[in-house]
Amino acid sequence: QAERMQWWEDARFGLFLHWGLYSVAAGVWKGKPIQGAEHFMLYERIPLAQYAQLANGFNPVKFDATAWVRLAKDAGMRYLVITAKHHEGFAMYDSPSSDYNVVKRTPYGRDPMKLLAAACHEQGVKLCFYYSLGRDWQDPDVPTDWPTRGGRSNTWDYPDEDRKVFSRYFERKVKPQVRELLTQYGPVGVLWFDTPELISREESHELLTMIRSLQPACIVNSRIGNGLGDYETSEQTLTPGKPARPWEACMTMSRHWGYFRNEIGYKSPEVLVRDLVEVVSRGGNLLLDIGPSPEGEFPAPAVERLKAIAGWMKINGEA
Ligand code: FUL
Repeated sequence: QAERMQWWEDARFGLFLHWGLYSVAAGVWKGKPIQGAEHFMLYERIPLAQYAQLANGFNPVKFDATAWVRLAKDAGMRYLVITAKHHEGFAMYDSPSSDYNVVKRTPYGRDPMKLLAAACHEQGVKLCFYYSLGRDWQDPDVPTDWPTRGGRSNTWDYPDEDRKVFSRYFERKVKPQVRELLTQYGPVGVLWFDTPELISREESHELLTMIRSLQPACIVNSRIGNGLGDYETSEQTLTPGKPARPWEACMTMSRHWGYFRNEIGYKSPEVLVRDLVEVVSRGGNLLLDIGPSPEGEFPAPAVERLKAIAGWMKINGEA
């Protein structure tokens, strides 16, 4: 067992945050309810030029990184994983390699990850980044995963799947951005990759080697692809996929990963605590998700639940 896994094994509980342009839409597009939440660009086939306009509505003036981290920490969470780039392809941080990013495109004009990194380091909560690897609806060189061609990639802006070359996207966007995430924010606890899809064995290896050389202590989840990574990711289930490895269950607190204006399906604090205990009793970590609003706040029901969990932790958690 690698030494870098020690803090993660001890941590048991982390906060997942989905924050992006889809948070601005929050389930509604042009006044109509949309399908797919953070996947709606794909579900509704929204042209990139139109989708990109959502950036004009991203202005998290109420964002208080210290308060976010405090809420997580009080609930017993020892790490925080936030979407640096989801499938939409928009960088939620200052990305010199792609101007499709929060600093360049939004009225906010600042790098929220800088503030979050400072708050995390200050309060001793590990800062971790989610990065969508094999899905990116902004880049023209991401073909869909075979054999469901046309299923998951951007075929409305870029219809010619045969001309898409994954390695071009990998060189142009993935490698520079992962390097940025590992050099701009101090120590990163986990690089949490999603949807490896078409990444080749060589590319997964290359990426891992790069990560190890930049930050040897950084942990990587299994979605870097091709059987690599330090631990297994289970999604929306309380059981491990492959019990032999360290594992983490990621789960939503409501019915969506990202902010959803008309959310109705929050789990009760009792269910959330039971989920945590169940996962931990099976040797796993729980990564519990919240979708902050485009104004920069956790939804009130999420705050309520974090506080209820904090209350439980006070009585039952270890000091
Ligand atoms: C999935 C994604 O497609 C969801 O949007 C979410 O990010 C979840 C954690 O992983 O694969």
